[in-house]
Amino acid sequence: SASSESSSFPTFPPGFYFGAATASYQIEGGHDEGGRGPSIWDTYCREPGRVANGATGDVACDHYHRYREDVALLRDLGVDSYRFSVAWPRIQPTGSGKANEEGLDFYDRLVDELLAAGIAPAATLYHWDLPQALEDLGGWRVRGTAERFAEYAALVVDRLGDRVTRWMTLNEPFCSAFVGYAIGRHAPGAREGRGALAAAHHLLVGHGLAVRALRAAGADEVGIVLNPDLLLPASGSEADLGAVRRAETLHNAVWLDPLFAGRYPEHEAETWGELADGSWRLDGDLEIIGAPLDFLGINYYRPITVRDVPLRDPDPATRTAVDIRVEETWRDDVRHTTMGWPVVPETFTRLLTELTERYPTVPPLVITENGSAEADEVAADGQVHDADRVDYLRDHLHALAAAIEAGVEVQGYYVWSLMDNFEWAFGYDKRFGIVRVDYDTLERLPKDSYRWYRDMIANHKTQEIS
Ligand code: GBH
Repeated sequence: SASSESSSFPTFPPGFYFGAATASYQIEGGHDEGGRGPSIWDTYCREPGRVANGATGDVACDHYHRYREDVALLRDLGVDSYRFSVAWPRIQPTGSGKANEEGLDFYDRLVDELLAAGIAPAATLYHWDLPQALEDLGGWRVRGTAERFAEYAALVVDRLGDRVTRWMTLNEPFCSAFVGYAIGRHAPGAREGRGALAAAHHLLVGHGLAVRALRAAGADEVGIVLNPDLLLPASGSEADLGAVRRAETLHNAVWLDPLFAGRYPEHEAETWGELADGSWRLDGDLEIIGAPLDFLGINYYRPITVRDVPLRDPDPATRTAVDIRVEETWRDDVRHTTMGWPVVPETFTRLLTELTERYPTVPPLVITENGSAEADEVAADGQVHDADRVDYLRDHLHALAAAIEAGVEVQGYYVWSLMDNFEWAFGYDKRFGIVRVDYDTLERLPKDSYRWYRDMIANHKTQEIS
């Protein structure tokens, strides 16, 4: 019945907002239209063996042409806000110089369409699609990219700043630095030590310089999106607790310490040894990086289990920055999504409470991504009955409500993702959407989870006014 259904909905404080999130390369397509230049993902996807089934984002969900239909889906969902990302190579095809007006025009139209539907646009400036021309000059390994990023931010806020009220500089710099330059599972596919550590630093400097540019243009709310990880020791042994400390440095402290504690990561010598000589740092960088923020975006999906292992590569000349005597595994005593990720909602509560305890100066949080990849077959009745995703979302929203109850300040929640899309190295094999995309016809089909989320939002709005 309706009442037993609504009693299963978590409750949130008045003013709490709900949204859905996407990213440019994962949904837009139109890769050679509107003057767009190539990004590192266009290059990476074309290298054999990098992406499952040789998939690319050339067409993706064709959102570049279908954005009106997608905004209508958001409107019917009843969300307060939509988080999208701006593709840097649409704005600056070679990563520097004056703006490509056609590129800005696309986001201009999208923003107007959102506002007409009563939805607040929330723009991420960098969700991993670096102009290839900048990678050719060294990418995030070099400081010049951080400076170019701030110039690009200024161009975007100049055009959209009168209508976009919420800005995010970087999405998950962990992935840009360590998955891109050390693990090699994301573009540009490098496997380095110092290069990856320098990239981490230059991403932070780029963030800080972009914050300055956004503030100078009068941007309302400015933040960054991190994916802090909840790290569980495989055992209570001293060795495994040491592994947790090193993984904590790699995943979390490398970002959170300079952003919110005015220092470089505490345990970097233990974690990286001689790789961590900090030669890429300049005086004054910590002030740039530590510019005050209005919110911290958090992407949360699952906890990681870590255990102590020997170094894979004893030679510091070739060792990568993720070779820190840690093996990462998944808990196996719970359900796993099709990503193989364990479903553990209570660690979401723990992550948020521990984070705000450890960093008392952290600004209010916004959950900028949370969701699950499921099998999502179309049933005989033509619908997608994604009960596992509904369970995932309900349980994680309850875990979020529990964190708020415990005193953590959280302003909003965006589900990942509005629709199935290009899941990076996994191509189109993994479906995270609350709307199904048929990749032959590009038709959109709302799943059961879309209707559940819509009803949950509607329930929240009724509570707010009663
Ligand atoms: C987010 O990353 C992204 O922001 C979003 O674009 C993505 O679609 C979504 O999650 C779902 O994955 O293969 O060992 O190198 C989530 C966290 C951490 C997931 C790094 C991919 C790669 C590990 N990401 N991980 S590895």
